[in-house]
Amino acid sequence: MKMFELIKDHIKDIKKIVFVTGAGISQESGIPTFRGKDGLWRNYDAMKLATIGAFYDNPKLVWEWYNERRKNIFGALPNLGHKAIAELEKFADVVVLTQNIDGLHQKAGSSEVLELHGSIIKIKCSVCNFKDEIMTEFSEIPPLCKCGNILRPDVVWFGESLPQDIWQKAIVFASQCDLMIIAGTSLVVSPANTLPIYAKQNNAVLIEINPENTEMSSEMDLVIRNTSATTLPKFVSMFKEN
Ligand code: BJW
Ligand code: ZN
Repeated sequence: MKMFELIKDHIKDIKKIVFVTGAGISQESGIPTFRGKDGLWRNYDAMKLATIGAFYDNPKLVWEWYNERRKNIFGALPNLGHKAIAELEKFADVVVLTQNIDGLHQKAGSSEVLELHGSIIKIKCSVCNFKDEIMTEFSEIPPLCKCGNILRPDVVWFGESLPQDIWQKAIVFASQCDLMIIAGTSLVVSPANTLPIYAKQNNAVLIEINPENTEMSSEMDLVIRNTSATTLPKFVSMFKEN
C-alpha cells in the first residue's frame, strides 16, 4: 500500500478528518453523477435542469426528473465507501461535508453530515414558508402547497445561496481539520469547491479520491485514481493496523 506512505507515519496525529463528497461517492450505489454522459436524463442536460430558471419555465419537467431520482435514491443502499467513512468515527473525529442530497452517508451511519445542497426528502413551498419531508413519489406533478403555489424540492439550485448556517459550520470544520479527503466530486461547483482551500490554510493533508482528474488535482498532497468504494475501506484498515 505504497500510496498511503504519506500519512501512515503521521496517523497517530490525525485527530480531525473532514470528508468533502460529491455524486461520485454514490455512483457505486447506482446513482448517476451529474457531469459526463452519466449526467444526461432523457437527453436533457442535468445541469440545465438544476436551476431556478428551469423550474419556473417548466416545473413539471423538473419535477419528473426529481420524481425519477427520488425512486432511485430511496431504493439505493450505501456502498463500501459510505460505510468506511462511518467506520472511521471509531478512530478520529469525522465530519462529512456533502454536496449530495441522497442521504446515503446518514444511512451508512455517519453521525455528523452537513448537507450543503439540501436533501431529496425535503420539499418546500416556492412562495410561503411551508416545509415538509416526504418519502414517496408524487402522483400529481407539480405538487401544490395548501397556499395554492407550487412545491419544490428543498435543494440548492444554481444561482441560489447555500443554507447559511450549514455553510458557515462547513467552513469552520474545513479550517480546523488535519486531514481532508475529497471523494467523488469534480470540484467545479462553487462555493463547495473552496473547502479544500480552507483546509490547506490550516496545513491539513489533502487527499483526493477520484478515477478522473479534477480542477484541483494539482493542489492535492495525494491523488488516488480509483473509485471510492475500492479506496476508502483501505483507510479503515490503515487506522486499524496502527
Ligand atoms: C467517482 C466515481 C467513483 C465517478 N468513485 N469518484 C455564473 C452564473 C451563475 C452562477 C455562477 C456562475 N459562475 C459561477 C456560479 C456559481 C455556481 C457555480 O459554481 N457554477 C459553476 C458550475 C460554473 N454556484 C452556485 O450557483 C451555487 N450558489 C452560489 O454560488 O450562490 C451565490 C451566487 C448566487 C447567484 C449568482 C452567483 C453566485 C449553488 C450551487 C448549487 C448546485 N446544485 C446542484 C443540484 C443540487 C440538487 C440536486 O442534486 O438535484 O448540486 S448541481 C450539481 O453539481 C449538484 C452537485 O452537488 C454539484 C456538484 O457536482 P459533483 O457532486 O461534483 O458531481 P459531478 O458529476 O460533477 O462529479 C462527479 C465526480 O465523481 C467526477 O469527478 C467523477 O470522476 C467522479 N466519480 N464515479 C469516486 N465510483
Ligand atoms: Zn405555500
